[in-house]
Amino acid sequence: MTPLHIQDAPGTQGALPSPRPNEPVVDVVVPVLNEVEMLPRFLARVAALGMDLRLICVDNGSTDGTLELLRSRPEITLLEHGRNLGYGRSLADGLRASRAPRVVIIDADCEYPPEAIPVLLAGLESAPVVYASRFLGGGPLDMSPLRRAGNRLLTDIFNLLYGQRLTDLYTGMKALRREAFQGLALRYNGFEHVVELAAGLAGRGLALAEAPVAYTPRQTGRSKMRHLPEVLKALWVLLKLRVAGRA
Ligand SMILES: Nc1nc2c(ncn2[C@@H]2O[C@H](COP(=O)(O)OP(=O)(O)OP(=O)(O)O)[C@@H](O)[C@H]2O)c(=O)[nH]1
Ligand SMILES: [Mg+2]
Repeated sequence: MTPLHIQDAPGTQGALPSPRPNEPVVDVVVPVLNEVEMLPRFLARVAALGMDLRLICVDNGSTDGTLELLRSRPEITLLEHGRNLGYGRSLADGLRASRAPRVVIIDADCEYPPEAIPVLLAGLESAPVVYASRFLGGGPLDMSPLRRAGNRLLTDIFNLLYGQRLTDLYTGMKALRREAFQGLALRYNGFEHVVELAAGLAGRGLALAEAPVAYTPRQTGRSKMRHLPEVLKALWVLLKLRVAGRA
């Protein structure tokens, strides 16, 4: 499949294409930045599901061989940013390229198990949106106190502002019915995208459901996220969106 190069397309969900006959009913959107170590395992685990799905990988300017690996896999729908346009922009572009009635978002680093894809899809039978929560499993969770506290703070404030009952706003895995997100304006290119998407969905009156997911912190490769500044930025965006009534 010829990769789609994206440089300056707006990160919104305006006119979304309709599904075509005989296409998979599930699209899996994967943001990817320098994941050459984990990506082969991730792809193998997705393939082992044996599901009829379309994998949409958005390469966000990888320089470690990830892009070459993705290009060598013709079964993957590949979007190439060419340079780093942001995590949020990767997801917005991936959602925009999707056509299936059901979409799953999942990271490429195997922190969230691809085996949970069918579980989240089953949840879509009774809810328009299902977030994979790392905190509902019951077992011990290998997560730094700072990361846990930041997520907790944002989740609690989001719940208060939008009348939701999430436990894990900052999960990297979720499933959405197309009609839940179609037409949502997604303008934030960075990690604030997470609150923008959730606020947009909740602002439509949707209840965000959750399903427990096993979480395996990054086994290899380097963490690329700076958590404290991201929490502060997300907090600001969350309050701004609520006050502006945009969502
Ligand atoms: N951090 C980061 N990740 C990106 C970006 N673009 C795409 N990604 C992908 O987005 C997913 C989530 O990013 P991660 O860096 O794993 O964020 P995280 O899971 O919160 O943190 P760690 O796994 O501990 O690094 C991964 O699949 C990345 O490859 C980007 O600009 N920054
Ligand atoms: Mg990760």
